[in-house]
Amino acid sequence: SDTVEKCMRHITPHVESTETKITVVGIGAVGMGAVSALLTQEISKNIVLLDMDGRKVAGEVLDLQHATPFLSNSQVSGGTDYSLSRNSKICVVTAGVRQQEGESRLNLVQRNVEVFKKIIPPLAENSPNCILVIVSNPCDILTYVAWKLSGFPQERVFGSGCDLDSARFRVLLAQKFGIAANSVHGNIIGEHGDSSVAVWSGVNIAGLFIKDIHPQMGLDNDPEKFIDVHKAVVQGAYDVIKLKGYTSWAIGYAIAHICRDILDNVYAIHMLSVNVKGFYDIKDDVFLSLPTVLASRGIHEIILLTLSEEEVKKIQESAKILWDVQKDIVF
Ligand code: 6V0
Repeated sequence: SDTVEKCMRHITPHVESTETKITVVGIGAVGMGAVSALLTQEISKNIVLLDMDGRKVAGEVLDLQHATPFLSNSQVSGGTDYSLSRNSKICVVTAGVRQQEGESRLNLVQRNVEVFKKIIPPLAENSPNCILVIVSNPCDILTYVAWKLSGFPQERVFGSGCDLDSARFRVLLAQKFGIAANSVHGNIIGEHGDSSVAVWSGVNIAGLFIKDIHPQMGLDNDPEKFIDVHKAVVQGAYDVIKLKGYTSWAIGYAIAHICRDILDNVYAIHMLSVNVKGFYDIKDDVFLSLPTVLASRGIHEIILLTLSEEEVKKIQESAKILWDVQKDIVF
């Protein structure tokens, strides 16, 4: 406008900041939980919200733009047009049909494959070098679907997988021991879902392995019933959905944590859903969670966990369950 012209003389053109640009597709409970965590923790200076629901996404963008002064001037934009996502460093996919009360994650598959066909190709086209983080359920299978549809190398397509399950595991163990959750080390691997595996052999506090003190931990005949902790992890999502209708905060923070460690290139370990073909004698292209080292180019390394025979068997069973579903997917 005239007044603006009178106030200032342009010296350089406006350029978009893409160093920390993150696109979140699907701005439901999970997507907005992630966006909120990304903004308040100042992980991204440039967030794009995409959704098929144009009105809702416009409303969310406007509302967040009104918060800009409180959020260190991070830019928020969005809409239904995938060109807005151009040159994103990370694209997080949380779009999809939500798990209904009591519905297993695997039931959601084909419905969400159809959704992914509309999402992944335009994301890959607009940000050919981005890292795709898949959150929509069933997370492991949809990560495989996204890997196929994107044509990206496997280090740049992974699922948030058991990062959330492992957080729940640590929280519940921490409550049992009365210490801080991030002082308990313990991982859930395998399927993000009903067949996940608790790695009891690795549970430790300050390097004190609980299994050495209490060898029955995790077994059915354990009088202290540690196995109930894993049951509660698996049940966790169902419980929250039953109570409030959806899950949002824990998964939102988990997504933000993954994004931060990618952008900061800190080689941190996360339980992410990665292609496990060749691990533990698995012969199919299935994605399951293993401890991975995450860096700016995506998955840097996969940790070769020493697992018990029983744990390996469970991982192989998860792989079989997933492959049985995956082989019938219609692309
Ligand atoms: P929601 O609140 O229904 O939001 C889904 C959003 O996706 C809506 O805004 C839709 O408009 C949008 N959407 C649907 N189809 C498309 C499309 N084709 N293009 C663009 N946007 C679309 O669901 P909620 O946010 O609760 O859950 C999202 C997904 O995350 C579900 O699949 C959940 O099961 C999954 N979760 C995964 C978790 C994990 O740990 N991996 C944890 C929690 C939920």
